Amino acid sequence: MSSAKRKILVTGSSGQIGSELVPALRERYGTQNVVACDIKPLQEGSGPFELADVTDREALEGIIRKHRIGSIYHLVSILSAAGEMNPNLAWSVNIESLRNVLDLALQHKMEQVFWPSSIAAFGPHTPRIHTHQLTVMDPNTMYGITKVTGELLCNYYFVKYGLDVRCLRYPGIISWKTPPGGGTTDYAVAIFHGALREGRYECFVAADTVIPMMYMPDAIRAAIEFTSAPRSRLHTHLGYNLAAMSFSARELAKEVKRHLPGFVCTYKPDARQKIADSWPKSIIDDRCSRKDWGWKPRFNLCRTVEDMLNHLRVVVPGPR
Ligand code: VAH
Repeated sequence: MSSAKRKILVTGSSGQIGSELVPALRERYGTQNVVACDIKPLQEGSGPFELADVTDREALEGIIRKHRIGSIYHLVSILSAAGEMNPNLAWSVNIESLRNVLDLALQHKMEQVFWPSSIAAFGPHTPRIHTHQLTVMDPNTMYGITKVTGELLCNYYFVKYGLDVRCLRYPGIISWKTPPGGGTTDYAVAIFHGALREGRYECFVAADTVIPMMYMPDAIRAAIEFTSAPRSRLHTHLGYNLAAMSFSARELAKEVKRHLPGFVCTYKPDARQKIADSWPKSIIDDRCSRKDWGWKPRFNLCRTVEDMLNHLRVVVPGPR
């Protein structure tokens, strides 16, 4: 992804993916060659950081010039549940910032742009089992609409201008380092904190709700392997389907209980249930990712729960 002389910019660097992608990129390309950027001040870590709102094109261009940026991982996004609380803000943050990145990447002849799409780009009429790469996409959340729109924009900048923009349709991502914010899949992270802190968790989706998921180490490796793949290997610049595992809230709770026998999970669906019910159920068909750039997940539910608890036991206080 990074040419020797120009640097990588990661926007949304303090978010759930960004806070783990920045260290991974710095390990691969060198700390000084990866510039982190977020609207929130940096919590920890060294390396170049810029405090900026990337919906402000001038501010973004100033960072690109100052650091001689040659490629961008654009992670800024308002997620599904938060987006339904403020659809206008979700549109402006998710789409205006992407337009800025694409236009400036073109203007500054950048090597590549990476942008995470999501299974939220699928909607209620999308086949929910083994969802294909090319299929009906009629999301009914503003977040999902920004993801479909974003994919179409990325493909447009490739087809019309030859810009190497690459998108992955991530499932829900589970991680322990940085809490997610405003997502419908946040229960799959919060359940671990509830189990360790209080021995119980009230889940905001029904027990039989099934959503495709991925553990963060797989998500980070996918971004790096995908952006390192030769451009000639890729047959689309719309989003590539990406899969790892798929399980119900009840199955997740049962796996947590295997490690914490006293854990009790209850279920009280809220407005996020409707969003979850509009997304694919089984893992989506990611044959294109496997064929075009060699994708292969490493974490299943059992390994994910074990690793999450091993890490969170150290940081989350509470009865065991
Ligand atoms: C959300 N975590 O819940 C995100 C994700 C598939 C869902 O894109 O909005």
